[in-house]
Amino acid sequence: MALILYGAPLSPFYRKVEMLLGEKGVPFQPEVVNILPMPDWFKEISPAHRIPVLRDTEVGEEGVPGTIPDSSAICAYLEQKYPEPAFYPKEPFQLARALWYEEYADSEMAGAIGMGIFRPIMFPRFAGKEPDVDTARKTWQEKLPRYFDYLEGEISGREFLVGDALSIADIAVGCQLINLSLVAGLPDAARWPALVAYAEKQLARPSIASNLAICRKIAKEPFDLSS
Ligand SMILES: N[C@@H](CCC(=O)N[C@@H](CS)C(=O)NCC(=O)O)C(=O)O
Repeated sequence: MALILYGAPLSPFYRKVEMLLGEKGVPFQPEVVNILPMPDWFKEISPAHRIPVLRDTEVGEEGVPGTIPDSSAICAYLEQKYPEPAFYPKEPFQLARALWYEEYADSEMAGAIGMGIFRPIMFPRFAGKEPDVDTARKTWQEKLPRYFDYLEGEISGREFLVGDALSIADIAVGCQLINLSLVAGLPDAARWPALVAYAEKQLARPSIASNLAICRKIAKEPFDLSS
């Protein structure tokens, strides 16, 4: 197999690459990298000390040659190497909108959900300690509604964030919503109906089924942070 994807299934960035590969029908070999602590061999191919990293063995089989860090760089590479089906709009304005949503997911959503929900709950769990539910609840109740409001407005009356087909925008945003759902469930459907319907459609995509099955086993039951 030409492609090796280093990382861990619970990472929304790893999932983003896995989902794009699944949607494109490109096989890959997953290689789990434990980031707590990160091994030295991996730090060499990941200068930012982050997962995921892709290796294209047609380019290089060992060390840095053949590797690409960062989910956005990896996805852009995959789109060029395997252009059909396409997940980046061709029309310039739509492309820019799709890249904006990808950036919003990877920085804004990942920051709020990752630091405010995932870390306080999952990191202590991994270490066999009590989760910091108070921090996660505060994030859920005070910080996340602004994100939910924005996305509700963007997706209302639409099936996809950009144009009329799944794009990198939906893959990136969807993968963050999936992490949220795994740890804390989805937002209140009465308040954010379009967003929840959209998230549920992402969760049902076959391209994410095997990732979800693994992640649900690791994450166990989501916490109710709403009250
Ligand atoms: N911009 C990067 C972000 C990747 C990222 O933040 N990955 C997290 C896991 S979800 C990580 O490796 N964190 C390592 C650490 O915090 O030590 C990408 O898109 O790949």
